[in-house]
Amino acid sequence: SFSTGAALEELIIPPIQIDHSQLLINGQFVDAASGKTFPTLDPRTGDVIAYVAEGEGEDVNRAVLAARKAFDEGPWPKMTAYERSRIMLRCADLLEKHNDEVATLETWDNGKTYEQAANAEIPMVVRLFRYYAGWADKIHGLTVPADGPYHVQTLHEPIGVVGQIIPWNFPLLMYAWKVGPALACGNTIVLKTAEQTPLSALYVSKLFHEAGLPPGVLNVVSGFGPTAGAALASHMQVDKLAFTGSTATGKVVLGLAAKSNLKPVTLELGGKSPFIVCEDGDIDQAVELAHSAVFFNQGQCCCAGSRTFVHERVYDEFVEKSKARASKRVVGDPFKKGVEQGPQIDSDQFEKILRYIKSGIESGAILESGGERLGSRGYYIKPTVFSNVQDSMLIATDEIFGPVQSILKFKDLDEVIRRANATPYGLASGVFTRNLDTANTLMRGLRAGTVWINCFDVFDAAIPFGGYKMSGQGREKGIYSLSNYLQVKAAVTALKNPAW
Ligand code: TXE
Repeated sequence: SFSTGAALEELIIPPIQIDHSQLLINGQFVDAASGKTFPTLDPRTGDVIAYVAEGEGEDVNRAVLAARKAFDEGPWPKMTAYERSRIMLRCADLLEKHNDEVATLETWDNGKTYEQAANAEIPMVVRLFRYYAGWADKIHGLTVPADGPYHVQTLHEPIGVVGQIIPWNFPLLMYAWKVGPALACGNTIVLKTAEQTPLSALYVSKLFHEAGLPPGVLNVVSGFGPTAGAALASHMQVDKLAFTGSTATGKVVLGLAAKSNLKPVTLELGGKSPFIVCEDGDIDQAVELAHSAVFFNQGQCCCAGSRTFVHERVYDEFVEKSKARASKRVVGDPFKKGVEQGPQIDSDQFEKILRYIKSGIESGAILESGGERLGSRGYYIKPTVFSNVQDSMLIATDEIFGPVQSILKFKDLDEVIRRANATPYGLASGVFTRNLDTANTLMRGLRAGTVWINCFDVFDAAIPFGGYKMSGQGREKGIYSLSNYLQVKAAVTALKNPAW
């Protein structure tokens, strides 16, 4: 039984004003050059929250020139690393103080539960800024023992102006994964938010200026992909591009980067991650973990464990219990306490998910639970479980990006490794077993950027994240993200007295 009616009728209007809806360029809030705005919607109702300045090519150009000046003339890249670190720590402190307002904006604009935003995501953003503030003064080169009468050292320098394009599923977390390491390394930034969720990045970037970030270091342009996004990816004065989004758009931005100035690109793209339940573990725990692996964040996770492979010996019990768990999932107004699942982001995603559900039914999978929208207002979908899913069905091959679990049966490890890997994606994977040999075999056999063993969705700032195959290029978070935002200069000095 889904929680319906009441939650959807008594909508809570957050007690917060939208103060920042313009573009943030050179430390100032400004209108778009065209004067255009676009609405950002409340996914609970489809109502307009605010009209936001719509940046396009001219605005991106203005933002890039501001970032260029802030990079070329300083002070940011020329400041001592310790001072940069201190400013980043002050940003983290100020964000922590405003945790609840920011979480409110995030829930309002995105539809994720307030409890998740306030208790998990915004604190993770704070932690990530502190983590990268810690790196700022620990980035340094090497002394290299080259052959010949030379003193050789490497300098690890910032790349310059960084363009960053982010999606809507974790608006502020994706912002942090990109902005944190880029700032720590001394770069300046033009960030384009997703058109569905422009609000939190503007609010937080304003806070960061109050914390002492110099003007021009972090510019935020709201707008659409083919206009603002494409202008950023093609700009000749952008030195590096980082993108998170769909694999299709990833290919587009990589092409734009190649056609313009060959700026290096990191990509974090789609996935169809397997979650493998072996026969030896506690079945109730397995059900719970597999459930949250796919339903977390309304199923809108690039790493969602959206193919649940279950060993044949425990398959029937697992399906029964997963169906029961999904039916109990509390869906409703994301501002309400105890709600586990809010609405999908927008009508496009909502329709796309319903089409996949229909295709699952038509292709012969067994619909165990859900399968339709919830209520008649907003973008709510009932948690949906399919059993008897075959590898070739669209619900087993495509990224649905919604609350849809596809359960597949397997017999042995070699088979499940082969099937789990038979996808163009390779972002993440999950394994549930108590057997060390089984865990090790799967951990080494799965071709994915992350293997979570007896856990899922662990996103600490220090843990690298990224994709094999068409799930992406490069790694974010941890020490690995620093290399995305640095370049190496070899400095070779002839020695007058080689003996010393
Ligand atoms: O993604 P896009 P959309 C997947 C998920 C979802 C599907 C479509 O399956 O259903 O993608 O979502 C910007 N030049 N993911 O349409 O288009 C766009 O404005 C430059 C997976 O939202 O990839 C936004 O800021 N930029 C995913 C960003 O790209 C362009 C997260 C992402 O939008 C552009 C989101 C262009 N031509 C969706 N076109 C993940 N990996 O987490 C669009 N953009």
